[in-house]
Amino acid sequence: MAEKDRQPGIDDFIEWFLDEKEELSKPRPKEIVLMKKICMLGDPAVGKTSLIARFVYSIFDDKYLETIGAKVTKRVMALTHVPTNQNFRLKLMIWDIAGRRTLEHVRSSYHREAEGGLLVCDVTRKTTLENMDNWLHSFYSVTGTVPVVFIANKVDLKNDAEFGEPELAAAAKKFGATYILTSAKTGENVEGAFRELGRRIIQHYLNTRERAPG
Ligand SMILES: Nc1nc2c(ncn2[C@@H]2O[C@H](COP(=O)(O)OP(=O)(O)OP(=O)(O)O)[C@@H](O)[C@H]2O)c(=O)[nH]1
Ligand SMILES: [Mg+2]
Repeated sequence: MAEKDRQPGIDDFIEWFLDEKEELSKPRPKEIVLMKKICMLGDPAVGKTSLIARFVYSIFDDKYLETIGAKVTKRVMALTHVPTNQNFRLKLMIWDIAGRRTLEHVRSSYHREAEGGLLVCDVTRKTTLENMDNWLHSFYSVTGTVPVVFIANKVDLKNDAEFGEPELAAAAKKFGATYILTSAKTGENVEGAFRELGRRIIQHYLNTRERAPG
């Protein structure tokens, strides 16, 4: 993540993920509990399912099993907004959506009520980066502008890369989004990608609450 591309305020958080036992523990004092739906978006075989498998279960499989429809996984994040000392518990409902572009109307129904997105492309295929625009436009047409993070996955395959950080940065910049390069295989930056989105969702929550009347 290039520091210069970060938005002010986004670094004002301390955050970590809870294990199953901690999830059942009592909330911290004055903790605001939020449940947010987020969507994994991007072309077939870019690694959406693999990123979730790494993030939630710490596993990786070389075999490709295409996702059919959508599957939902949960993980809980704890955050403290340092300037205000406000605690949050953020339940992320992670929707893993098939990359194959059939049944467009069914797909847009999966986007409904999402409040964040991880847009994933594959560094070994430039077309998957070029298609991020389409993915984001169809997502935003359902959700409106919500926090998103651009992910270029499979950075372990350096020798086969068709693009790198500059191209990813340019794609993200068009939408005012941040970006991160990951590998579901080695685990590099996988948790960081979800952290970044979690921080942005809370920042968005704080911003919209400030603007709300009363
Ligand atoms: N080398 C490498 N391979 C990866 C990485 N992430 C995923 N893969 C492989 O890429 C293939 C596709 O991964 P998936 O996670 O199933 O891709 P997907 O985006 O969920 O695909 P759809 O469900 O069809 O949309 C699998 O063979 C994975 O093992 C990575 O970071 N590095
Ligand atoms: Mg999948």
